[in-house]
Amino acid sequence: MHCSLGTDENKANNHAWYKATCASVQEHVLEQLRKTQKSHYFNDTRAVHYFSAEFLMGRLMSNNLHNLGLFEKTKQALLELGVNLTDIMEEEPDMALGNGGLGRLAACFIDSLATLDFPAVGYGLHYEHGLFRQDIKNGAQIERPDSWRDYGNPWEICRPESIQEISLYGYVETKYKDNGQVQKEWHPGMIVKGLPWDIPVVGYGGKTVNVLRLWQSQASNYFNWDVFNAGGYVDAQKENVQAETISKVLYPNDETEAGKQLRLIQQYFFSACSLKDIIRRYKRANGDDWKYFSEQVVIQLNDTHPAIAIPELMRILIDRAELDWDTAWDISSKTFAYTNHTLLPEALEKWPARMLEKILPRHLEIIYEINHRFMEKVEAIWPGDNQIKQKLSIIEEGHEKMVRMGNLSVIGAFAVNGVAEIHSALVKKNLFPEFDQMWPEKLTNVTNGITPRRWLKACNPRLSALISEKIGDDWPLHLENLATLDKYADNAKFQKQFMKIKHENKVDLAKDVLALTGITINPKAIFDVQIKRLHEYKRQHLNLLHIMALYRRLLENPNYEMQPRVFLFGAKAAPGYKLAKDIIYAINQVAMRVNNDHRLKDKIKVVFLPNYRVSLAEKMIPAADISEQISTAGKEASGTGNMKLSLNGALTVGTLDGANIEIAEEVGDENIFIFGLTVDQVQQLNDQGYNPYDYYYKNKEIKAVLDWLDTDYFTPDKPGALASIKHSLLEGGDPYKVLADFESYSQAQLKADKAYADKSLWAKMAILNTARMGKFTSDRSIQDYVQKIWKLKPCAVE
Ligand code: 26Q
Repeated sequence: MHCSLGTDENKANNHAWYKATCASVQEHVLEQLRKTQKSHYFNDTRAVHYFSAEFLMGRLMSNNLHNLGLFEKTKQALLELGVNLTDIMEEEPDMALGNGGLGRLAACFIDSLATLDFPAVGYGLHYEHGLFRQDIKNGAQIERPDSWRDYGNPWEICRPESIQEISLYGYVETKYKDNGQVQKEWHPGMIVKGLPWDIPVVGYGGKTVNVLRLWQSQASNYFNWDVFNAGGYVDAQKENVQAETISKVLYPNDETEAGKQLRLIQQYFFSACSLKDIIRRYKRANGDDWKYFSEQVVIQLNDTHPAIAIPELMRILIDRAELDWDTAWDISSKTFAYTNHTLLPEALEKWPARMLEKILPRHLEIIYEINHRFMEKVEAIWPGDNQIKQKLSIIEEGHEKMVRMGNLSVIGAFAVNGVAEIHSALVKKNLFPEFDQMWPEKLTNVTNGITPRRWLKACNPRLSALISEKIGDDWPLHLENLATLDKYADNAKFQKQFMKIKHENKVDLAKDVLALTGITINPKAIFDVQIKRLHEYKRQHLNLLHIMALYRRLLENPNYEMQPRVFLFGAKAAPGYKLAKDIIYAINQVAMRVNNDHRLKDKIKVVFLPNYRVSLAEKMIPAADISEQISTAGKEASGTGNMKLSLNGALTVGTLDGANIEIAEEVGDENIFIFGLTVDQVQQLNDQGYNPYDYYYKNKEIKAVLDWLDTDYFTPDKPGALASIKHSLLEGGDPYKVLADFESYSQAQLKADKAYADKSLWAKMAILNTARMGKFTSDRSIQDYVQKIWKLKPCAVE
């Protein structure tokens, strides 16, 4: 506090204490960072480079303290100074540089990589504004900018010595060398600087500290500056603004964002900066010999967002290093691996060829050449089959030519993986069947995971202490050891202890809920939690329709028997996604009515917690009894919130989709509430022609709640304000089969309700959920990647 902040403990507020605590923790972090870098350098290790447009890190203080083994010590030290660690941790803003699952997965993976002593660098964008802050005004979502660095980020280190420059726009000149060979030269129209910020990533145990390197864009002074005379001084600032816009803001659309130029420039900017950084490091060790590049470097593409790195590496190898095409392709295609996170057709990235031509003219040429050579391969396997060629081509012909980044990634990578067994099977069967036929070894599965350090040890200290007391304290590193808890599942004393902790966590959350919303909830009620981005395929509206059905049952029959239940939601909608925003509005309007209807005697409460983010998840997950994982089968690639909730002793109400299937396999069918259509049944229903009206007319409850939406009951001043939901489910064709699954969902909920009434049964089921989540540690995911794809060796750090 004295040396870094220049302030005094008498004057210090919580924020100053937070900053001072960071500064002293950071000393330990940087010591290990230096040792790690030395060790990696001297051992000349192969490393993985995780390219991701998003890293959803959340807060770092608690995590770093736990991973360094300094949490209790720090808590004590601060206590002696009259300061409460929990309070000052609340001062830290979330690093919300991601939308949801994909970004949080990247954060869990770099935690596990450091924990397992694997040489790894995370590469991404240093957004000035992360995912928007969500306010709720009169029930509706309002977006406000997120300014996570307003008071500085004490964890990050600026590295101006490693600035990179990248090119954009301009044209390509074709030259002929003396030996008659063609040489291409890209004359860029703009140069942008990339300034790297390093965030240390502390492994559990505090030995390996890797880095997350995030690029900030800046105007390049010599290029845009010197050419202007004194009179151009003011105009030159405009170019600066354009350059600095690149890393300004995270696109808040997960799953889709149609053809925005700036988004493409963001993708190229961080991919190109990162590649240059990797090549600089490689050359320092190996000089100009490219022979060992793919032995030393593996690059994992987190979805297709950084796929432009493939033609970028080809460009460097061919135009700069002057390698021939085959040599360059051999290196490139042994360097990249690609993870697919979605099957939704609208979410598969495509860029207009015209846009690429303007922004990255040389890259478009290279993509055409990659495609040309690939088409020859296809012709050899399927002679004369133009349909297959059309399907596999990187270029989609149409009134506007498009570049398909998924096809480019599969063709340019040596490994492609899906993120859960079912998802990977569908990637092979439906998305890329011909590619699977061509390269039967290339497509594979790596089931997602979560770090148990953040998602149990740090966020649920009570349960962590109980577990450690029973089975020892090495479970954060060996999560499979939780299985030892199995034998306590029937133990009445342990059940009491386990459920007492759940209750205490619920009491804590109830206080937060009151402070955040003014709503009082009963910690004895079932806490039923659905937390995830708002999407039709995730079906928050199925949950809502069921809540409305319960409401009706209670109004019709005041003696209707059910366990009191609090339905908690957390979800952000993409700002341009109208129906998603309507669903948020509907949840809030239903909440308003239900929570103030005294006839219900508090049997149901509905709470929408604003601004769902990592730090809020850390409070909600330990307090959850029920985990809602209710996507239409075949739509959720994996899910990872499902794993976090189950690990913390919540029981899943879920469909046979994504990782739910593997969770069910682990916990056993008797410890999960599975409902709904399977992937095959959804397919069948589509084939035979799905008609949502069948369900509307057949099921009185469905009809009643849908019609209810179209009254003024929940929107007294605005009749019909919730009708868009009804319309999407009827005239809209109900693309996500909400009505088809309603009855089965309602029955699963009834089963959950009955199970909760039996305290001992519920406790047993909850314990077995925690005990059987070992598979879903991200350490296991990382070991799978290492064995199947990355082929890394751990490198010990002193
Ligand atoms: C694309 C183009 C333009 C702008 C934005 C985007 C964009 C951004 C984010 C597209 C997709 C995303 C994020 C996707 C995502 O989070 N997918 C989730 O990934 C998780 C980790 O594998 C899975 O568990 C989830 O099932 C999957 O939905």
